[in-house]
Amino acid sequence: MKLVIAIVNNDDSAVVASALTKENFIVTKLSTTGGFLMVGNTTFLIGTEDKDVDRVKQIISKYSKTRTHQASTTESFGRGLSEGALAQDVSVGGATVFVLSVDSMDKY
Ligand code: 2BA
Repeated sequence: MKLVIAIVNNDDSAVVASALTKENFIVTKLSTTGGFLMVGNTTFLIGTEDKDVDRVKQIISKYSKTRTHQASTTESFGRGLSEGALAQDVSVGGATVFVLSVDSMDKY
């Protein structure tokens, strides 16, 4: 069994969740914040059989788009406040996906 952890842009999260659940994957959605831009994103936890991991990745990649985030001059970056810095474009996403092996899963 695997645990897929997928960090997805908030703007894509509803359609990603809907596409996964439509194919009977069980999904937990967490509200998270990126450490660099300090803006909200969505992290999905999906426990699934090894054979289904590729399908999960296909669905996530299909519905997760790359975006350009224009950071404002006063935005707080993970590396510290960028006050006074010039606005800059940062490319974000589509999705960042980790796949972890699961020793066991129990439901009580
Ligand atoms: P953030 O940390 O807010 O990063 C947003 C975007 O800023 C990143 O897009 C990347 O293009 C850029 N970026 C991040 N850290 C940087 C740095 N130290 N120097 C220069 N540019 C940097 P993505 O790579 O698509 O990442 C989107 C979000 O996915 C991240 O939001 C973070 O929440 C998560 N993420 C990405 N890679 C990760 C990793 N290796 N571990 C944990 N979370 C990750």
